[in-house]
Amino acid sequence: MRIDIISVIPELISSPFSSSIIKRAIESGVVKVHFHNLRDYSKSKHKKVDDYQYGGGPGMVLMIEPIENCLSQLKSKTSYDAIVLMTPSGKQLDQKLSNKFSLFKNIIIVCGHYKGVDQRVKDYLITHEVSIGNYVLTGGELPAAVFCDSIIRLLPGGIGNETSALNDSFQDGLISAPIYTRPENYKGMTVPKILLSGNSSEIEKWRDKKSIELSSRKNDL
Ligand code: 6GU
Repeated sequence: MRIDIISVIPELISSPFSSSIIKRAIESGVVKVHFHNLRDYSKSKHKKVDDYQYGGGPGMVLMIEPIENCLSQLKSKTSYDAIVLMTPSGKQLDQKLSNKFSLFKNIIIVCGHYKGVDQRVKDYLITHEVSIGNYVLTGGELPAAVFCDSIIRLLPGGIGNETSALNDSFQDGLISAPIYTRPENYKGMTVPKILLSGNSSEIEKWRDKKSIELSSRKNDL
C-alpha cells in the first residue's frame, strides 16, 4: 500500500510512523508513506496556503490552488483509490471504515487546518471525508496518524501475529474480553479461575459473556 499525506505541518504527523508496528510495516515494505508539505505547492512568493473567507468571518481557510497543484502532481504519477480529507465534519472513523481502506492500494490523505478548507476542495477534489470523533482538534494531522495506524496494522505482514488484528476489539462489533498474564495472584488481586482451568470451551463461553457485558457498558462513565 502507498499512502501520501499532505499537510501544512508534516513534522507533526511523521513521528507516529517511526516506531513500533507502523515502523516495522514501513521497513518491511508493506506500506510506503510519503509526506508532502503543502507550502511546497504554493505558487505565491511567500508560500501562502491560506486566506480570509469570502463573506467575512474569523479564521483562515486553506486555498484550493496549492492542494490542487499537489494532488495533480501526485495523480500524474500514481493512480489512487481514494483521496481523503481529514475534517471534523467527515464520516466518523470506525473499524469497518479502516477495514475498507486497508483493501486499497494507493490513497492520499489531505489534512485540513485552520478554519477549514475551501468548499471547492470537497466538491471537486476529494473522494471521502473522515473525522475521528465528535470533538474539534486544531488540525487533521493527529487524526490522519490515527487513521493510518488503524489501516496499516490490518495489512498482511503489517502486524506480528497474523490472527491478532482479526481478534481485535470491534472486529465483531464487540470489545474483547479482559486479558491477564502472570502472576496468578498479585497482592491479592487474582486472575479469574476459569482462565486457569484449561477448559477451552468454557473459557470461550466466559470470554463471549464478558465481551457482551463490556460492550453494553462501554459508554457508561
Ligand atoms: Cl479529522 N480534524 C479536526 N481538526 N478535528 C477533528 C477531526 C479531524 N476529527 C475529530 N476532530
